[in-house]
Amino acid sequence: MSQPLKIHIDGQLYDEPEAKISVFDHGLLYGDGVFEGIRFYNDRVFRLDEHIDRLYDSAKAIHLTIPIDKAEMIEAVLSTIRANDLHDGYIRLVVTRGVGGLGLSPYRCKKASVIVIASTIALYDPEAYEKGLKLVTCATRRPNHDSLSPAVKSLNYLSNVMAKVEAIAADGDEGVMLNAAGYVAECTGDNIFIVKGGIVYTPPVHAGALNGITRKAVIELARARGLELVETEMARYDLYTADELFLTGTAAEVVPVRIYDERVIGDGTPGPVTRDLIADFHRLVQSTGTPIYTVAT
Ligand code: PXG
Repeated sequence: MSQPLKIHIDGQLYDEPEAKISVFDHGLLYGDGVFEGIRFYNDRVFRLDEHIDRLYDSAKAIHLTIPIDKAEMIEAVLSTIRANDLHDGYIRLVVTRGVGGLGLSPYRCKKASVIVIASTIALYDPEAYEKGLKLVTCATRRPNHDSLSPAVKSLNYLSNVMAKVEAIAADGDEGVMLNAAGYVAECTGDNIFIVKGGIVYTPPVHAGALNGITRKAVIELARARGLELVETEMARYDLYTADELFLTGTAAEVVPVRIYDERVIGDGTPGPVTRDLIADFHRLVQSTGTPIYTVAT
């Protein structure tokens, strides 16, 4: 019989059935909090420091004080993986505003809660990586910078969820979300890249994308290959007419796209640049990262 998952809540480990938070936590009542999705491969956590930095930046932006420092947060992540004796998997790190009364004010919440779940994740069918995904444009837009900044990885994912519903209804694997001006921002949980004439393009973060950690790794990998990488605003037209189109994200990794709004991308199979970057990405995640069970040398 398999052991129950051990979940970290505020410095203590609980067996999954006992891992519970209050119904008065504002994370539940208002979606008030921030999170990270992190992968670990081959006993190393991929880009852990970058995820922790983004978490604290998201918290700062929503005026949330995380009750532990970054070193303690890193230890909470590593010790939760160790407690579950996992070697490859996925971490969901959640910081909620904490327990408060009914009423929006976060000032009634005395202390934020830190939750670390270490588990496994499989987002797309393995076939998707060989054949490519089907994308559709969603009517639901990314929030504008003057409402909730799209750079904040908050517990408010309802617009992403609504876009995902639209994508599934249209028989798509993923949905493209535009910004208020109608330019391509990103997918519901992934960043977007195209290749055209040997140059790699991705929308800038200010177009409404999350500052993806996989995105940054892929930009570095493309440049290391000597490819020109341009961050520029893109319209749907640019995606329709791309030679190659692929998505990046912690859960999805690097995944090719075969069809977008009924337009076949390239020749309908993953292109050479996409294939190279997938291979580079796999090498990178298998050989770098924060060691979980040994001290870094
Ligand atoms: N855009 C959005 C809106 C995201 O939520 C990304 C881009 C990719 O960023 P990273 O840093 O992961 O390369 C994300 C990340 C899940 C899940 O459970 C979602 C994400 C990451 C991990 C798991 O659906 N989204």
